[in-house]
Amino acid sequence: MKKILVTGSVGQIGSELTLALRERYGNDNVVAGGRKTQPSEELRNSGPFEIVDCTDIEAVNRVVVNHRIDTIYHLAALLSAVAENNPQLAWQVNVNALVNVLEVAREHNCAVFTPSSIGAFGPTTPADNTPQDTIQRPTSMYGVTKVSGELLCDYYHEKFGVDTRGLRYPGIISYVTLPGGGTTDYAVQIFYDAIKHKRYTCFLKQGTKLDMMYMPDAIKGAIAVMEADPRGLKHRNAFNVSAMSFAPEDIAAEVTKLIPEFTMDYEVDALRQGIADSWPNSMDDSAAREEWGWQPDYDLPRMCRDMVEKLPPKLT
Ligand code: VAH
Repeated sequence: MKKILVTGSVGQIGSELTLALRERYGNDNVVAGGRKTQPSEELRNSGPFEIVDCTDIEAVNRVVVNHRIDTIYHLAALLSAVAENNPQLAWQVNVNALVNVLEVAREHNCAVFTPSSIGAFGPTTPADNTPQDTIQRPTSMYGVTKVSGELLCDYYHEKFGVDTRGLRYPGIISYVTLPGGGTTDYAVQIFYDAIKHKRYTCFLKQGTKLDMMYMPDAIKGAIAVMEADPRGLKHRNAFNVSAMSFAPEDIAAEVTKLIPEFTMDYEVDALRQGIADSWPNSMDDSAAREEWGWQPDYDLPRMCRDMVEKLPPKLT
């Protein structure tokens, strides 16, 4: 049976992925790793939790050895807008910590999942139907750390045989954790404001089309790519995966179908607009579909219905 460590387990993906992995592999086989934010009751009470700062290689090594870890889902990272406001810290957390995880994985023969992002592309990347293999010259520090992470994970696989795999995630929408400083987080905040206030002021301008995905599909993809037969993988770090591509007015229209009195206006945040403008409009994820059977379940209408149904109880 797998013994898994999830770093960044109290973050947007980590908090839901940890619970999904515990359901699939057994609670005691999935160690939740967090740096300082306290885990939810559900996360703390459903299995082992360890304080682990991934910028400290000894801390990573201690948890891997003590729990006999053989698979690491390394999710600890700063998101794009936070990273742009503190680029030096972003390199420390998003790259130096990844090197620590890869070094410990090399020494203890662990497989490693590391998320990349559409942020790994830049303004010179073909913006529509962005290929799996193409130009990657990101202009945000977040993107620089994501491309560096992809290259490091490929290097550790080619040079040392570490089983590294990853996904280039689009914006991810979920209702379990609050938005955490991402450029795509408008697509999460819109639901909180629509339900509480019946209105939302969007920080990206009309027409800003970006790839997006609902959390259940993000989790399905992270588990499926790590369970895939390695003989079928031509790529590893990292697969383009997407479920939908929309602009702010598109999601606002779907929310209005569910909350008729909802209205949205715009107050553009130059920093996040600049980041979003450097990212693709839509990715080609055919490599993931061909090499390990990627197939999302949620489109925009189905995601909106689920968010409007599931979020209100959390807001009371
Ligand atoms: C962010 N949600 O906005 C993250 C993600 C593609 C965007 O990487 O920074």
